[in-house]
Amino acid sequence: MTPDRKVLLDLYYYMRLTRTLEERLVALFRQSRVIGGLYRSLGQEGEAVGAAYALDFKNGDLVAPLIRNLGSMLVAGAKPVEIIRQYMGKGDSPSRGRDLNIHFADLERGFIGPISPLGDMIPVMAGALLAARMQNRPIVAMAFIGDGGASTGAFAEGMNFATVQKLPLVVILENNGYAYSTPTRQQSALLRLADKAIGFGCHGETVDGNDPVAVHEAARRAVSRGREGGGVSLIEVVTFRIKGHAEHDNQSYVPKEEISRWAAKDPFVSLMSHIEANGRISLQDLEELDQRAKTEVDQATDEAEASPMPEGSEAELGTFNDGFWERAPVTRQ
Ligand SMILES: Cc1ncc(C[n+]2csc(CCOP(=O)(O)OP(=O)(O)O)c2C)c(N)n1
Repeated sequence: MTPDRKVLLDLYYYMRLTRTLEERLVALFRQSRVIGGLYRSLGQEGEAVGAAYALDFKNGDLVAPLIRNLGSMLVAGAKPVEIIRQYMGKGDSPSRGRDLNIHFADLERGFIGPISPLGDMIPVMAGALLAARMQNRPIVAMAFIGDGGASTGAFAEGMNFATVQKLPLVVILENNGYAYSTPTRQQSALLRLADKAIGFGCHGETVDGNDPVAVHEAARRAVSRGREGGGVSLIEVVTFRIKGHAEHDNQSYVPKEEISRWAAKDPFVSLMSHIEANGRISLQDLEELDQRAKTEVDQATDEAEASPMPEGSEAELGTFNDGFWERAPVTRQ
């Protein structure tokens, strides 16, 4: 089934915005204006955008992105200027220069910032859903996990707990070929990582991660399943990390031929075939979206460059819960 015009245009726009924004960040990184590492989603923009687009952020749904899921945060409403300020460590960035890249959260808009320990966002999202259930808030949550992250104990504990509790959790398992430099065959004995779902007793399926429409439709079904009481869904998206783990990783462990084979399967190629099948979108419509994304990223870059660096005197603000030190400590007698 071909999705309707608005869905296709939105998927195209958010994928273009992700790619344009990350290309700009690469330019800033090469000029040493990005602080710390730069983590790209080249080739994976379609799965992050397609999956997150299935959530209803206006009604409180939540997403827990990983470092490679900038697209899901843009769908949730994060602004390019926030992302650039954050990557540049500016004083008015969302974390006010205390953390970098996309490590920030906004519960109002529906994203919970990624943290470095792999796998931990699965129990965190299970906890968020349990809390929502206890507060009678009928929301669905989505968490992204890599093939490497899915080998951790935290992943297994979180999946088991969420499944037993029948929590409406959608897990997008990105099988992108490598966990840093470890190939998937050394990461798991399973041919299909979706088969991990059998061990937990939840729904599992595998989709082409470079087809944004296929990912969106699988995610939409999983979101409905969760809302209707069907519990956890594990969706394996088969894709590829076209770039290294981060900009400083030259990917010497990946055969060149493997990269070019996957580069030809770019998610825009697949999206264009759906757009052509729909027949109600012109090249001019797409060019307007390209231009809109470029203008937004240009303006965001100017604003972020004009932003101040953090003041040293503010380094400790917001580090501890306000008032923490005012209460007398409880000590043993
Ligand atoms: C618990 C834990 N172990 C190890 C690391 C170090 N580490 C950071 S990223 C990474 C590889 C992640 O692989 P994957 O989840 O497949 O994501 P990819 O970068 O391939 O997209 C590792 C081992 C970590 N952050 N947390």
